[in-house]
Amino acid sequence: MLKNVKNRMFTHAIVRQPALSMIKGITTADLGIPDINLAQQQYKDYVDALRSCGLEIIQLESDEEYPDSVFVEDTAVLTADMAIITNPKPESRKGEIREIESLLRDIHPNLSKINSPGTIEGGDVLQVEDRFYIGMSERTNASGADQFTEILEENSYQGIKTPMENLLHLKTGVSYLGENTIVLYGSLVDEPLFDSFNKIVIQKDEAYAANCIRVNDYVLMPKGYPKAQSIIEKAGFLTILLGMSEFRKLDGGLSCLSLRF
Ligand code: CIR
Repeated sequence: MLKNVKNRMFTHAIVRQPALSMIKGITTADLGIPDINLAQQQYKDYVDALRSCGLEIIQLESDEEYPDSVFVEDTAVLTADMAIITNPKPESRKGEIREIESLLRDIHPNLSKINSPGTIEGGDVLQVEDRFYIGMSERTNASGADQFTEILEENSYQGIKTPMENLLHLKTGVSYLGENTIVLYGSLVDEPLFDSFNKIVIQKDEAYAANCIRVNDYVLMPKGYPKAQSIIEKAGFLTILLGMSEFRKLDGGLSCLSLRF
């Protein structure tokens, strides 16, 4: 039997301070080098927003060895009763899991790991109640998705491999807001797996806004995407807008900056 995890409330978030080395992070965006002072301010505003949604923050120190380590979401998938340590694909990111694992071993007795040759990143995992959509991106391979699904099933959850194209991660183009409402962009708009949801469709000129997060009573979304904001608010959600320009320069979306549980 699958679990009943409707109306999930979050109580905690894990975040990691941006490293000064983030100027050397992986990117395909042609938006320039992040301004570290502005990135630190945007990170602080993000953490304050999570606090204002009622979350207790667990903050890891920055790690200069890992330029992309601020994108903590990619290193694990968490629920109230399960933690799965991922295996990021880029060599420069693999070591990020070390500190997350030792933190989670302290707070989560039920911990599993994805092993090579399997790779999977948290940005490719979208939880909708008791189901987990797994984006088959360039970062997540079949072995990673299969191992992940096996662990989910042992914990009475379901894994669903989800085809996708032209996006870094699944959640670059889809976000679940609760109340059966889903935000979609690009090829995911017509993906039959999402046909039973109420769809909020994001236009190409505001594609970055497809990555947003529902945190308790609010939807946190990037600042500067007025059409997306208006449609999400018209659907009945309260929004908090956050400057994300410096993380966007590294292909990072709003969800990537925290692990909520
Ligand atoms: C990377 O390419 O791995 C980082 N520069 C960005 C990761 C963004 N993470 C995410 O969307 N979950």
